[in-house]
Amino acid sequence: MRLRTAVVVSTVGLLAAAGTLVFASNASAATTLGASAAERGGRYFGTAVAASRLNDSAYTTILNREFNQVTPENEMKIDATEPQQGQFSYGNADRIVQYATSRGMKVRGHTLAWHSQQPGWMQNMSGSALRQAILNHVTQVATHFRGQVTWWDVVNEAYADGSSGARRDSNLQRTGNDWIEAAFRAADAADPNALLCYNDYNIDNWNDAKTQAVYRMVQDFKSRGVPIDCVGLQSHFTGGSNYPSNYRTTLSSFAALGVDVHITELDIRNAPTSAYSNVVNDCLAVSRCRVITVWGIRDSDSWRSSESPLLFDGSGNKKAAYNAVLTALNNGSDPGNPTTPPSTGNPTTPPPSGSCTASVTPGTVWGDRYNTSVTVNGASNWSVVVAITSPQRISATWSGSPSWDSSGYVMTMRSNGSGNTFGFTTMMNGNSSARPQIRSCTAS
Ligand code: G2I
Repeated sequence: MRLRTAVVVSTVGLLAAAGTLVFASNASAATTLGASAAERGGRYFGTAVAASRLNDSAYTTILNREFNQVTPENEMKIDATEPQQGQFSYGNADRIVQYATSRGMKVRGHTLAWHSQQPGWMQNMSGSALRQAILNHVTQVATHFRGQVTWWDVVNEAYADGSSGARRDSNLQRTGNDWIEAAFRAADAADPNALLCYNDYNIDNWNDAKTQAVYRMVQDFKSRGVPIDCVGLQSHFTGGSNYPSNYRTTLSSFAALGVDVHITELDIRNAPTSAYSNVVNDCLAVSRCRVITVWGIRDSDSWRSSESPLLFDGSGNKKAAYNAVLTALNNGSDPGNPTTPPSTGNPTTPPPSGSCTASVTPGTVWGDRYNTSVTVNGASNWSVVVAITSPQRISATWSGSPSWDSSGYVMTMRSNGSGNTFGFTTMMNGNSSARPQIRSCTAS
């Protein structure tokens, strides 16, 4: 990192001496969580989002700036999406999906099957009627969001706490021990390209019976061809468990089974900087740790707001934990392995579109505008989402096919056969300091 900084500085010096101005922003020091995660091998840094807050501009300012992935906090749960049997309700979930995808953010669906937050009609069901109802639910919801949801939490929290290593007792569990794999198969049939995850809490400590039990389930699924692609560790620390020193072992052990690992609901009581940066460092050390999602933006948005567990305070200010996370992300050296598409776990399903990386090279700066070029690695057919900051505007592009979201500040650039580098000119419009951010790079 030091070496790279030195190279940038000396390049600027040389070019300045030759009469050309180049802005000295160092591409290795991203200034937002999502941009930095994207630079670490195409990872994602996301947040839970509540539809009710999308008209709070203090909230959306942070959301738009910092994150490249969202998880609807409550809007895709069973009680929200199927409040009456056979009557589906997608309004709030669709709002979040539309909000996110139009800005180039990826969506994690949460959650198709869960013992909790069931609508009244489902709570009262059992046996084969419940089995049929939950599989229909999985099929309908995954079909509705097909192509819009990158990862699904297919099954949430199916294991018991404590030392038993047993399944959690629930109406779903009582339909038969195979209910989890039946749900994964139904989701795979409905949306073959979505990455299908098992998600749980208290599976962070490698020595815990619950962690071991989930590990054995994933191992069994992989050995029998049950379509599972990822494991989500909720990681609600000190909401029952502390950050464990063997967390990295847990992440790498799951990854060694051939699944991606995601940190899906991260929050830590009182937001200690050390635990937050340890979590980031552990994820970056495991190339299949692809996503870190915090469970809310500001402390006031948190399900446990009295514990101030998040990265922004109630006024939207960055906390010390934010700086620790960004620094850990920026210092991470592991670029991951973006050229290997994630496994679908299902040999009959073609691999989903994978990730690539996109790196920014600052170009010439004039008084009113500047050029940027972007080089893509890991794919020949790609699309790269670039966000600029208002009131700046992109006025010209080259070597790609651009399209724009409704705001005009987010450009999706697709390869057009002219190579792996594209470029664009941005008008400053009075803001001479902001620079474009890479939101995502997708291979297709
Ligand atoms: O409980 C924390 C999380 C554990 N893992 C699964 C997650 O889905 C879960 O999220 C929380 C949400 O953060 C809460 O917002 O899940 C809770 C229960 O589904 C959510 O709480 C619900 C309340 O129970 C409702 O009374 C309330 O109307 O939030 C709703 C919206 O504020």
